[in-house]
Amino acid sequence: MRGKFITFEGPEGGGKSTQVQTLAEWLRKQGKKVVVTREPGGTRMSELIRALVRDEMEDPPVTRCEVLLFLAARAQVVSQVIRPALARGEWVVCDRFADSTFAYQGYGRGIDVQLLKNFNDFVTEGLVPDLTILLDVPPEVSRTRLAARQASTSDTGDRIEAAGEMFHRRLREGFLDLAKAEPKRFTVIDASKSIDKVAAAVQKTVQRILS
Ligand code: T5A
Repeated sequence: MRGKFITFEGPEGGGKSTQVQTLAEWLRKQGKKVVVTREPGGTRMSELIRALVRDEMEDPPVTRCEVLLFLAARAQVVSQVIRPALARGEWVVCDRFADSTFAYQGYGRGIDVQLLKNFNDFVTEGLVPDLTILLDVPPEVSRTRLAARQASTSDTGDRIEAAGEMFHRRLREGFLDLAKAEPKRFTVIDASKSIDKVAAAVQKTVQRILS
């Protein structure tokens, strides 16, 4: 039987990476085999692309180039990691997926969202998550969390995080619009609550597709 595919989405600092790990541990305790991956990333080539798109280089990629880089990274991870794991009956928990392209490059950068959906269908060959958890946080909360992390670690942020206030507002609205358009696939969780409260809400949601 095919495994289930769960994606986490939302603005930066919403707690996706934290919740991906917590959910994977919880699913393993329920007896599931779980593969954790992320986007961009998850394969050698996709991790190289991740480094490229996040780099604060002097001549950053133009938007069309940025779109194609994210899509190229996705083509690799879908065919080398996600589809094979699902075919083995394992669960896949992915930190960001196609909705990030629609929100960041569509709502954020202004590329036509339908065009992005068509490109995305090409690279994923129609793969759609069984469940998408949108960790929704206002930009002020994201900013505070990322600033705290930067102050306490060697993390210095990245090129996309550094985009302006309006970009981040459009992005959040974009994610909420996407969720509204597909209420069966998406669950929106208020991620400004504590890590434990968010984890409990995530588990409650995932319980629905546990079998
Ligand atoms: N991108 C990606 C595109 O533009 N298009 C695409 O198609 C794709 C796939 C990827 C970048 O690429 C862009 C989006 C991104 O800009 P990334 O590092 O994968 O970059 O993504 P980020 O969202 O930037 O990752 P972050 O690590 O910044 O955010 P997370 O994963 O949402 O948050 P997390 O778990 O790392 O937590 C951040 C901090 O907050 C704390 C954590 O301890 C940590 O310090 N925290 C909380 N604090 C209080 N309460 C809570 N509930 C907390 N949850 C976490």
